Amino acid sequence: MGDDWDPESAQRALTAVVDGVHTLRGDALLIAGDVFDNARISDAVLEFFVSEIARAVVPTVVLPGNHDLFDASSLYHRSPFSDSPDNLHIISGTRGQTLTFPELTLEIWGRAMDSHTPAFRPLAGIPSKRNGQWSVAMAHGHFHFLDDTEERSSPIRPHEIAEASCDYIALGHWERFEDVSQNGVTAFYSGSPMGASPNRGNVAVNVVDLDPQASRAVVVSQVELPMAGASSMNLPIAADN
Ligand SMILES: [Mn+2]
Repeated sequence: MGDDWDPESAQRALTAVVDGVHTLRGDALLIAGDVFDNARISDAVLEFFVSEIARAVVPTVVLPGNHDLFDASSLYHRSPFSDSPDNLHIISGTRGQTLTFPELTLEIWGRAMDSHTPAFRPLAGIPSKRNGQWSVAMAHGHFHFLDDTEERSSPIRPHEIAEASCDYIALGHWERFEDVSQNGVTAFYSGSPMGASPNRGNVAVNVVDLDPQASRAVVVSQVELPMAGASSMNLPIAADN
């Protein structure tokens, strides 16, 4: 949100995601970083975001990413967040932080990014012990496939996912949907809502079902949701530039 390219569509995309929480009867909403484009965006954008999250009602966890770092000049320190709704939880621990939601028997761990460098490891410090609850991690960074030897900022290595002691890892940073599960640990990029949907006028989100009764306890599916007011008239079309 708050980019120069198409800020209005980004707002409608957020509205579609929040509507989707209700239509899909979600228990929690996880936003895995870069929901905001940069630290200079206006308070009006932040106020819109906060009001939409209030409308979501369910616990909503926001992990800062490289576009919305949790550093000294972070937008998360600004006034729209000082009186934010009870259901909005911003991960602020730059060495890792666990949030607990007893009503959902759910724990969510994440590490807020304070600098986007090769030294920042999004999954470093993840707890090694579980607490008898659903355990979800959030991480914002670049997954290194085995043949990817480039040094990147905020790297996530396959073995870090394979060794993680949790039911699900919600990943952010990539625009696209991607399954990077390792050794039985389920980990997906959702992609950005607009970037991950193949259909103009829709957004795409990952729906994660945690069900102890099911044959597979963790089931992830990509679901498309309509953006209100979307039409080919007001969606960006490839233009001269
Ligand atoms: Mn990013």
